[in-house]
Amino acid sequence: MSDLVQVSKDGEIGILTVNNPPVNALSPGVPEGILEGVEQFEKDDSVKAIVLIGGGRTFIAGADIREFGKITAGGDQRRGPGFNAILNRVENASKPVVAAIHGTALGGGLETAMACHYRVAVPSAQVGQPEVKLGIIPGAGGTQRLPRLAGIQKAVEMCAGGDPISAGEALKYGIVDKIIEGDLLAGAVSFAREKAGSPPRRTRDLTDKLGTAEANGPIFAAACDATKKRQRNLVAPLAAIDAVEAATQLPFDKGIERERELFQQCLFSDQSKALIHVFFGEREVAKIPGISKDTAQIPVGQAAVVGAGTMGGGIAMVFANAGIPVLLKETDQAALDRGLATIKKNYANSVAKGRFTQQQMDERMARITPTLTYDGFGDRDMVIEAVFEGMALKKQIFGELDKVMKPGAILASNTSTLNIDEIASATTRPEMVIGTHFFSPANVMRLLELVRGKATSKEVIATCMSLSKKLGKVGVLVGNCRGFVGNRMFHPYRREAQFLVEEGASVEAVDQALYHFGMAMGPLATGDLAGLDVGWRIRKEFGDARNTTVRQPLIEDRLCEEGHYGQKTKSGWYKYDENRKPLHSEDADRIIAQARKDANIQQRSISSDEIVERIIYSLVNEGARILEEGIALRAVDIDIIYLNGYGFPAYRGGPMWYADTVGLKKVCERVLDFEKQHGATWAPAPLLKRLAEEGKTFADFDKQVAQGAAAAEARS
Ligand code: 3H9
Repeated sequence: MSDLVQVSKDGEIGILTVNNPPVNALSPGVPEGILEGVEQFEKDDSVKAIVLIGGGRTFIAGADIREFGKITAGGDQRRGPGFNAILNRVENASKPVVAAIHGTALGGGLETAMACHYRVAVPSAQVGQPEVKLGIIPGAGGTQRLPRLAGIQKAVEMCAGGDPISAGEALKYGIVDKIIEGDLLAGAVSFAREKAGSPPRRTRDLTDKLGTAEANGPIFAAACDATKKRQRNLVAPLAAIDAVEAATQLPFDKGIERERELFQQCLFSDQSKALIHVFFGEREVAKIPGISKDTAQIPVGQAAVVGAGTMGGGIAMVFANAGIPVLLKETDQAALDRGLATIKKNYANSVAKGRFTQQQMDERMARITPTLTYDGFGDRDMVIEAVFEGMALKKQIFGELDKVMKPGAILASNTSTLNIDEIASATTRPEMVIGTHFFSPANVMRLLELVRGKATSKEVIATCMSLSKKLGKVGVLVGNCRGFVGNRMFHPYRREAQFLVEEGASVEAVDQALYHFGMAMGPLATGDLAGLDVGWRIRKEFGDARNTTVRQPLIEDRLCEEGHYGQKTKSGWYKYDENRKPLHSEDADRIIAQARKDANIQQRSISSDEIVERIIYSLVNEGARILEEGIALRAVDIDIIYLNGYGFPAYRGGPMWYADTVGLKKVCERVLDFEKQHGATWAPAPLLKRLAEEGKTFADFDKQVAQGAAAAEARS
């Protein structure tokens, strides 16, 4: 018997315990072990029913995603009877099999549970078919068994949406038969005793929830419409709806065949490869060379935020949401009141939308203590400064914090562009200083760039990495340079969008091309949303690089000079109606035409392909520089930043992964073309050039980094 599934008995109940840490994924040997155990208990006359349970922290979290790359179009050749056949065999067992669920039963895990005859779960358990988040659909009967248990509406929602549901909801929909309070195994064994001797109830035989064609038609149509809006350009959710529809039209085995066909189409798609890259990427970014589980961490039980503006208020909400009490400081009462009123309004909106209850809102508000002084800061484990983006002010505040914060407290700055080492120089403890760059709105956006200064200690980094997870964020460690990773790359991205308009593309054509590529929003509309005046003021303050020979965008400064700051003034690249709907702007037309004339730029017709190449490859080229300079640890770190902070479509895997899929040789050739046409800003990054010449990818670069880190660890 495989070690991955252990066999034991409690009287006349056979127990199979899956033991494949950390999440009991269905790696080779696990399904086979389950089958072997079921067959062994079938032969054992003393056994009357069987319980299948997960060892460790969870039931089965699904197929082993790392194995997907080994599946070929001909099927999963390595695996004897195949997973579907194994589940059929479990379902056909002569003795009742009860799945006992704690933690999560996801994907193939839920499919395994549904092939059992009954399911019991602890109240905290969750079940789901999250495959669409990996660009695939359930491939082991999920789309056929779930509608038989839960009905069409719920099955479509779960298979096409991918979000898990609680054990309580699963009970309501018939996915789970009983909630077990207290010890799960004892409860499951006693439930199995009740079923012992009765004929197994096979999910495949249940048909009363499959509905009628008349009732189901509108459900499928509405699901397709909603999917096209909410999961724009994604293939798998529509395939999942097709597969559930097959359950209503075909006998069970034929439905399984149809599901398999659709599963394979999705699995071999670029979207699935990209989304699987993202799944592992989100976990990879947590791995920092030189920092391990043993690195000491600083307990953050209480925090403080300086500045109650949009960012500071949002950050205070993030801490309050995670159950961490936070002091929120402003310099004058009016600003503090405004900040608190915004927080209250945001929370009230969430209550109105049903995201949480009034009581939860009250609890969260109670965790935020407004203040005009540093009183109480001395007890706090961490402070985040979120004031106006100016070095002098930041240094002044860090000098003050250095005096009031206790030894060992983390001093963080929410700066989005400034030099963290210079900020740290205002303190006597630069090792405790780190950049925590939240994205706006801070309580919504998942990205948290953690900026490592020269002196930042490993303990501070390790603490902030795990704190990110606690705060519901994806923390990505970056190095110190102007704009760090995200904003540094965003600069050429938005610059190219403006150049394209100067050269003849319309504002709408630029934004539409990027929207169709999959970006949440076009780059010019994004500028209007963020406020064109922000960059304008910084350029005026710092002089930027206006006097160099490098081409600089012309239009945004002129828009700002005339007061067109974007959405906040209802006019920028677009003009906006009272509902903030963007409309074509004649003012922008006039300014654009004048800028073209002044710079003597001949207008030309520009294809949407060129628009996408110019804008996306500008990201890739800067990303390659950032990588080579070590500002980002890996290409995948850049991808995760762009997916979570800048609206890059997850199904394209991030800018660096996308470049790999295009081919770095082709990307580099286009960059060289652009250099010829547009000058020095397009000089190819040396790393891009080298990888292209060697026929390699950014993923190869990451592999080398991982090997180097492993070798360094082995030496230490
Ligand atoms: C599927 O089932 C298809 C079927 O229809 C069958 C078709 C034939 N495989 O997230 P964590 C690793 S598709 C391989 O940090 P948590 C993960 O990479 C699958 N590895 O823990 C990490 O490794 P490392 C459907 C996996 O407690 C470690 O486990 N299922 C898998 O925060 C810990 O993970 C899903 O999509 C896997 N399936 O969250 C569920 N899952 O330490 C995917 C995890 O080296 N998993 N790992 O970085 C999850 O959503 C979360 O991992 C879970 C635990 C909620 C379970």
